[in-house]
Amino acid sequence: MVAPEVTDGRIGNITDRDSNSNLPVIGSLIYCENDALDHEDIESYYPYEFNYTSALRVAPPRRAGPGYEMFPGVGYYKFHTDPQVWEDARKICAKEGGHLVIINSEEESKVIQQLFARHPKINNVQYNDFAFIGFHDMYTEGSYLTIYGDPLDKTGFTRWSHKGQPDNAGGFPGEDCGSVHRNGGLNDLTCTSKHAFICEQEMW
Ligand SMILES: [Ca+2]
Ligand SMILES: [Ca+2]
Repeated sequence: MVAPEVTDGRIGNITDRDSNSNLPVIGSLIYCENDALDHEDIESYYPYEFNYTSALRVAPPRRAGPGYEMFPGVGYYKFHTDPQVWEDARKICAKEGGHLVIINSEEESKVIQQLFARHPKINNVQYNDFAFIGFHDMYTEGSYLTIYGDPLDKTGFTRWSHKGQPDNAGGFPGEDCGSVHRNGGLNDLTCTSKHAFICEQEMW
């Protein structure tokens, strides 16, 4: 079987082997954050025979997308000041090969604070002090999930921006989309409000 095309040029490490065939499963393909690739399509390629030794030899060096800045040991980030509703923000990050930020540590929260500090005034937004990031409670009120469906309390970072948050403010439909405050803490906001947003590309 022919190996699938690696559209973003990345070849991952061998992270697992199929339990039946013992063939390698390539991690970066499974987790490829490209909206054009359906997850079922990706999984259907496995297991397959793949000469990973030669693939690793020809893989290009890891690069961040345009406008992404590397914070050593943390990741690549892009702060978007052109306000979007949450869903459009999510799509824009995906098109760039990234995703809305998922904060996993205080260290990563500090990177967010640094990015915010460069933009003291953001135009045409509901709140100048918040940016959309990659979590929500659209499915079940009060049950916060990352954009990958993992519980927020498994991310390693659940510090909320202020006492009383999350508050699902504003009556129906409430606030079901995740954001981060300038102070690096989390908050829930209305999904259809327009805000700055922050994309992340994984570092590995
Ligand atoms: Ca909510
Ligand atoms: Ca809130």
